[in-house]
Amino acid sequence: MTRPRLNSLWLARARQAIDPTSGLALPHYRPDAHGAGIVHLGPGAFHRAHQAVYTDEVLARHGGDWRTTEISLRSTTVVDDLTAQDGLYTVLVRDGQTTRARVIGSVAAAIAASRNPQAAMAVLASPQTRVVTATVTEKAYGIDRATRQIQRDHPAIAHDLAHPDSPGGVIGLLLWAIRQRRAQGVAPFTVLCCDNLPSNGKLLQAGVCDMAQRQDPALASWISTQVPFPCSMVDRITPASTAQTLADAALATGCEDLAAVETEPFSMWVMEDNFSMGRPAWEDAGALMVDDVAPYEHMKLRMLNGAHSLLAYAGHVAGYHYVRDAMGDTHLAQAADRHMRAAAGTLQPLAGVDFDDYAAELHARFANPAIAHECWQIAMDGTEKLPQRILQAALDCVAAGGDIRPFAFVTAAWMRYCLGVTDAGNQYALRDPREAEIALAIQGHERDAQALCACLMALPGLFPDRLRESPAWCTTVSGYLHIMLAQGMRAALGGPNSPTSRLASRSD
Ligand code: CS2
Repeated sequence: MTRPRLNSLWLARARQAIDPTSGLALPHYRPDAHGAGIVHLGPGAFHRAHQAVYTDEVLARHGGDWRTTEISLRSTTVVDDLTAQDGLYTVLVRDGQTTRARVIGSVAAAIAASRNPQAAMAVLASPQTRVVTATVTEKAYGIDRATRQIQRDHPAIAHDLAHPDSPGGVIGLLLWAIRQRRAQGVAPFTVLCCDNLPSNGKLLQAGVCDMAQRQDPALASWISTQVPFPCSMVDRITPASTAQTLADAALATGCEDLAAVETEPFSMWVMEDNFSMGRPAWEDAGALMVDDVAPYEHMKLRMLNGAHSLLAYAGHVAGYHYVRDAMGDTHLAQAADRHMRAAAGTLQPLAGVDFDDYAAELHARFANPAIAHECWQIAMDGTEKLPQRILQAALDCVAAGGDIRPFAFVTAAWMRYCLGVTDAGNQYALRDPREAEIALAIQGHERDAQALCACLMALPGLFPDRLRESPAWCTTVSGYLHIMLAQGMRAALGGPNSPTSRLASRSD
């Protein structure tokens, strides 16, 4: 059966026709009565299930010209889907028992920068644009975490350095727009990075300033004082949409919706309240405005994302498809709990937050039977994710003389995952920006835990020296890796004769 496409005509009719008790929520405002004030870079599933929902809520409560113009840097599909639907799409919230459907109206338009760079640049330069948000994944920025400088060999950075007036990457586009606005006397927008990076706002600001420095040092120092880059922490588990997502969305609205997303009930957004041209009252939609995001960021990156990476690497190698399946394995679930406890041990206390309660909540979220989140999706881009999720926490743990085993275990699981084949012999693609370098490094060492550990630990810039130089760390990681290689992931994970309990327990 061909269904009509979800769009504004449908919405106008649905307002009259839909039974308010049907469970389908529609925007409590007329989307086209509101202009756009936000540009978002990277309209993937996460953004559609998170920031766009908060903004939708604010529009319903307070109105205002705060809809979002989406800019996709690479993909054109999401842009075509959103455009065909006048920006409307459905969010399915699955709690394990029920699925609630809600149509979101906060997206005003969508632009594919790769196809229409002028339109992307024009909307960024427009005085109407007051906030630019971004969820482009860790690897898309092209910033070296250690030096906080741009990576000149990153494809988008290299392109934008060579063509500053026709940029295509995040940093190049932001810099071009900031420069343009300054030259035209338009106030600078606020840049709100929403990726899972450490001190994400500060890091992005450092990257933009570094590129500016190479072109116009005066502009660089102006940016460092005049353009706000608040840090933020974002949280909502949002798997990639599947055919089931689209089928369920179609059932809820009666329309075809190729931009539908599915997510969990939990949602959290914490940000520093530093905006140059105003912002939507996101706090009225549940966001937390704080002076310093760092404690929230550390908690989320180390506990949620750290345990997620453990479940992804160990789970995928052991043969589990989804995180919820991995959580169904007692040993893996225990390993995740143990990891969260260890990660909590590296955190400063956070007023109003009990880390045990947070861990218990995370356990339930990971196990949500209605969320089909692939281990393989989370396992992607390990070299981009390990530092802030695992290695920084491990470093703090070593410094405090704590139990390094949980951090060593997940590091070994990542190393095992780098071999590209599960315990059952199924091959998979690594999907890491450094995968070629990894493949070259591990060649010939696939069966030798110590050598494998040494060559991966030697990847430039990945492991902090303090860890590489710690004999206890190296021995513990390679000890786990040895069991993973010799007996398989399940053996390493535990059981009555768990080899893990026999390994060194203290750091040096
Ligand atoms: C996940 C995150 O894919 C991943 O690496 O760990 O996307 C995670 O689901 C979100 O950060 C949850 O807020």
